[in-house]
Amino acid sequence: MSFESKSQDPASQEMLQLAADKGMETIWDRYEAMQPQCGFGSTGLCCTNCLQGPCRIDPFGEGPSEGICGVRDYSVVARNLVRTIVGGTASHSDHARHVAELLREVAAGHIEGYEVKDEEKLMKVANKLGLETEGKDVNELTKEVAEEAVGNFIGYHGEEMSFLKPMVPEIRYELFKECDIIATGINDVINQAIHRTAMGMDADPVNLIFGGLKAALADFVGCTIGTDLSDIFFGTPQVVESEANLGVLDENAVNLVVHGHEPVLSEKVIETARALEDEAKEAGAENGINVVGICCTGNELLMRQGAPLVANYASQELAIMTGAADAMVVDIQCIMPSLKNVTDCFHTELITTMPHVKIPGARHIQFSDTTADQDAEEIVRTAIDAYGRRNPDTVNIPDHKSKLMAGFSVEALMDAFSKINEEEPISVITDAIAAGDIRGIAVFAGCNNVKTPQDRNHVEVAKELAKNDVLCVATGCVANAFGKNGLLLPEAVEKYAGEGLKKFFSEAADALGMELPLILHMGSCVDNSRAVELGTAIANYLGVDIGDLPLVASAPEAMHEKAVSIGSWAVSLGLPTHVGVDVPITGSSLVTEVGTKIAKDVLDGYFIIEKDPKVAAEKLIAEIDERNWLLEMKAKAKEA
Ligand code: NFS
Repeated sequence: MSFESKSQDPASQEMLQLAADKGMETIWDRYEAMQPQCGFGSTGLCCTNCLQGPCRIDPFGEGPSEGICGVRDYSVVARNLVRTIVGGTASHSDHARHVAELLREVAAGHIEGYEVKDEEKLMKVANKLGLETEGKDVNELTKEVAEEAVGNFIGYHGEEMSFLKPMVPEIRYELFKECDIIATGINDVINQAIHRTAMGMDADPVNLIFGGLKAALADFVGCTIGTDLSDIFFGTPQVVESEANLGVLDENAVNLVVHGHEPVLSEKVIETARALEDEAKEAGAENGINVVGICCTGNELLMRQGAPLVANYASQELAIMTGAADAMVVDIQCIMPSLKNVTDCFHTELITTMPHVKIPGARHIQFSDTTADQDAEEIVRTAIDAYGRRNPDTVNIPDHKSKLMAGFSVEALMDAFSKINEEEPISVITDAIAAGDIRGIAVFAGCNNVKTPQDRNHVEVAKELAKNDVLCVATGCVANAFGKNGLLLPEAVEKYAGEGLKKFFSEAADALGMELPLILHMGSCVDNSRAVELGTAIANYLGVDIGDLPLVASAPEAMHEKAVSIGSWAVSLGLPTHVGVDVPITGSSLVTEVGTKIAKDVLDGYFIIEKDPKVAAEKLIAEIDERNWLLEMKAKAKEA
């Protein structure tokens, strides 16, 4: 049987064969069983927001054209979209709030076991927020930064969120103001958006969409806080080397898989695993403990600790089917409940850790900030115990893994580029753009979506863009896909880059004494804030708006509500944003027009919904070229 229609990844294909042979069910089987999927839901035309429903509006005009309350198609679609964006905002922000509150408690001396590892980043964030730093010690500053971050949730200043303004060029911030899309606080906007989409509330689709953008910008703030504060706690990423794919599992080690998004948990787990290596060896695991990651927790640990990536979203079940995962420790987000069914067939311990994420039948080890060290010890020892129950006959680790480079925080990049231009490291990029070596920059974000073969769209869009001299940066599960495909390596430059991009990389390598990979891995999904920091630095250096830059975004396999949220703030920031799967807005031509066309007139950014990866790349390149031309014209007009 060929599994190419399910996954482009050879390791996944191998495991899918095994699953088929053994009659084990995967996400792909459940997707097939779900066909045909509901047309009303797929187009955004199903309203379940009151108990008179569900109401379905007939897009062909043969059935009802209004819901029971009289709501029209455009309001239903817009309301559903806003709720999707808010789901993303709540997810990223709840994650960020945990880190912010922990930072505050640590600074207050209420919690031990965590400390500020990166004082330089603390100072950078304090300066960014305009806090007075003179004469203050680390603890005082930590307190202030943490208070400021927590304040962005509750809007306690009664002002705009302080983490937003310094992240974008002034002119963009003014545009946000004009459009009235700056919330007073993250919690405020979640509250308001759920309210405005309730029965009998906002029915104006344009007003609703702007309400959604307000929530999306709050999501961006949540992402920024998540990144900044995690860096302060655990260190700003520096360039690291590691590996990706199922082949990183080690037959002779306790394989402890961390899955989810919280570095607060996974950093403790890896620290404890390193401390308990000897216990694992005593239990017979020659190579000790092998901590590997799935989804964004994997990216967080890769960036800061060099831990290998074992799987991205779609292959999380397959990691267990190798029979070599002794424990899978999950925290928040992107965790399939089906993991329990798979672990039932193996010795693998599925451990949930968060009070608001439990799975029936899974072992729950509550992870609390106040008892983090003990909790992590219990988790690691549970994995070591499980290793003793591993059945060697059921171990099938696919022989597929690829080396990779990661850790490209803006700080790491600027450190490197300062060897070329100490005063203005950002000019290394802007000069290459001006010379035409770099035609534009693409930010890749997002997931796997079972509606498209795993990783295929990611890889095809990226290869096409690289061939056309577009510099690519990536976060989240798409970065993992690139890792598996060898695109996070310098060798990929020779293979896939166009002539201009090759020139840029080879000149950089000569000057830096270090080769850079074709695609720069910037971290987890909250770390899309790093890409914005880079974009804003470029825009400010050139004295233009971020929406003027030849900068685009692409989420070829978007799946989660978080991806919709990120896409929406990318559009608000002025980026043409490609989505490679259908988005449930097509039930309203008005909402579709606003999102895919009219948004460009107002915000410069807009959605490009395109399933064909080649065509998607062409559209992104056309947009990049248009922007380059406009920039050139503006520069000429300035000279004249
Ligand atoms: Ni992003 Fe990360 Fe992956 Fe998608 Fe899920 S892990 S926060 S949502 S599936 S990229």
